[in-house]
Parts: sequence; C-alpha cells; structure tokens
Amino acid sequence: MKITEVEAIPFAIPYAKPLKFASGEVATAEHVLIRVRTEDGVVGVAEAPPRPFTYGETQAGIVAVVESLFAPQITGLRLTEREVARARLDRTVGNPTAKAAIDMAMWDAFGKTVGLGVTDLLGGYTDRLRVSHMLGFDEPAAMVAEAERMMATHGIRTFKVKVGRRPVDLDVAVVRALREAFGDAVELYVDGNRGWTPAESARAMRQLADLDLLFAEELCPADDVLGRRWLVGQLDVPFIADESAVTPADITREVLGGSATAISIKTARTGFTGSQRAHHLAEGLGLEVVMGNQIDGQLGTACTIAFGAAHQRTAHRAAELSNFLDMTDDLLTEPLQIRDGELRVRPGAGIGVEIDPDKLAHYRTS
Ligand code: MUC
Ligand code: MG
Repeated sequence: MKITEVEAIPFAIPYAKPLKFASGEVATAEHVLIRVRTEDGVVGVAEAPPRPFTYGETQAGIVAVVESLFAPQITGLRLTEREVARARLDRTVGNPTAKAAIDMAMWDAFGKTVGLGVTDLLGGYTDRLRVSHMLGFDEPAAMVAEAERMMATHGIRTFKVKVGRRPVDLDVAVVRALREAFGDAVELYVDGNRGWTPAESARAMRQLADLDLLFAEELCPADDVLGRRWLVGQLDVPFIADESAVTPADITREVLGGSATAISIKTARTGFTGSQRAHHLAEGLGLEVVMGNQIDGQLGTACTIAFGAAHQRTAHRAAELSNFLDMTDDLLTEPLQIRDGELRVRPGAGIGVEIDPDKLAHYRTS
C-alpha cells in the first residue's frame, strides 16, 4: 500500500469541436495524467485538466507543482493516509485540479489493491447516471442541431446551455429555440460562467421565465456580493454555485450569504475526498447537487461517474458526462459509451479504466 512514485505526464488531444463559453474556450485537451505507483506494483491514475480562466492553473504549472512540491510529500504514504495527503497538499494554496488528481489516483490505486470499485467504496448507490450535455456558444440553429444529434445518437435529453453573451437576447433566443424545438421532451438549464452583471442576469431570467428551466448556474460573479444575493433572492429556480464554491467554506459562505441555493460537484477540482465533504455539506444544508464537468476527457469522466453513482443526492439529476464526445481521441483502452442517455459505472476495481500505452506514447508532450 506504500506509494513509491507520483508521476505527472502532460498530453494534448485536440477537440473536433472547441467548447466556447463566457469565461473562455477549450480547443485542445492539454491535460496532465497523474500516475501513483505503490510498492506492490499497483498503478492508480487520474487526469488534471488545467483551466487557467477558472482556477489559474496551467499544464506546465501542474507538472511543476506535482514534481517539485506534491510528489515528494506523497511518496512514502500508505494509500489509506488520504487525510495526511490532504493536510500536506493544503499547505500549498490553490492548485485544485493537481491536488484532486493525486487524490483520485490514490483512490484508484486503493480500489485496485483491495479489488473493489471506487463507487462501491464510496457508497454504492447505483451503477449508472443520466447524462446532461453542455451546449457551447453558437448560433441558435447550430445549438438546436447539436442537441438533436445528441438525442438521436446518444439518447441525451438534458442540456446545459452556455449563456453570458451580450446582449442577453442572443442567449435568450437560443434557449427559446431549444424549448420550441423539443417541447417537454428535454430538461434545460443555463450556465453563465460569470459573464453577466446581476441586472443583466435578472433581465435574462425574466425573459426565460416561461421556459421551465431546471436551474441557473453562475450567471454573475460571486464577488458582486450584494448584486448576486439580490438576483438569487428573486429567482424561482435553484441557483447553482460552480466555480465560486470549490471548498466547503466557499459553499457555506455562498449559501448562507444567500448567493447560491445549489452546487456543482466536480471531481476534477475536489477529487473524491473533497467531493465527499461537499456532498455531505450539501446534504446538511439541503442543497441540490449537479455532478459537473471540467471539460474532462474520458478518464476524468470515469471519475465523475464513479463518484456521482455512489450517493443518492449526486445521482438524482442528470450529470455532465459528455464533453469527451467532442474530443478527436482519448487515452483509454476501452472507450466510454453513452447509451439511451445513460453512462454506466465501469466494472472493475478502482475507477475501472486502463490507459492505452500506445495512445499515451502518441499524445504525451514530454
Ligand atoms: C462549467 O460548468 O462551467 C467551463 C468553465 C469551467 O470552469 O467549467 C466548464 C463547465
Ligand atoms: Mg459551470
């Protein structure tokens, strides 16, 4: 069970279709594969997706912080010493996806060591999740066509619509076009990635009031403290805190301050250990949870499903598990398959995936 090595391997896989949203754009998955090896020859894996516009991390920065600071602090620990690992990594502020990937690779290695899946170790609530697909910025007709393709090809019926453009009417037109095209057959919610002011958000939500949205997410910045509280107070749908609420303290501040009424849990930024804390807090505060996507590849998506399927609260809503569909390739020996709008937990120990050595050799950048 003792960790003998922690590796950080950068790789780059292009997207067939870049994802555009209010805070940025992702055209290539420039992620970092984290591998944790133990003295028993077990290898745990996870991926860290740098999102400079959200958390300030870069691919080179993740490799550097893991190699220079984190790997030396983790090497020598037993796989069960996750709280020790957390305390040591938290001596360094920030770097959420680097820390999360180390945590998940430790869980993967632990599952493989004891011969159990991570979902079973965490709670074992179900073996599948409904899938929600994210629609990035485009013309209304193109976004409707993409939703149509996702329904026809993968059976997906829940869509998160990226909003936050100016004028707000642009995005209102997209959501209206989706509702008109699909009627009650789809669930819709919106995510602004902090693109609007509180007043613009309120105006947009008034214009969307008849479209039966499930949620509104991060429409304006949490730093607009009073404005966001004013906005959330007038909405009749739950307001999801995503990038504004990473730690339990962030969640507590946002919710008790009246600036959020639901949360997104992203294993890419809180790992399994931190996501458990967020989940338990959400239960205590009575918050809805959506399993979010950090524009993950298949490895990251397998981590999201492993965690989301473990608990009732995280399995209730459709989970954001489909961004990998837009990548030109991936690293797994067996690709994930979305069928009838659902993704199943991978059978097998740990996260249940294997990295294809040829693909890794092809896509690694150092
Ligand atoms: C999301 O839910 O916001 C886009 C930016 C980010 O940090 O995550 C993605 C998806
Ligand atoms: Mg979001």
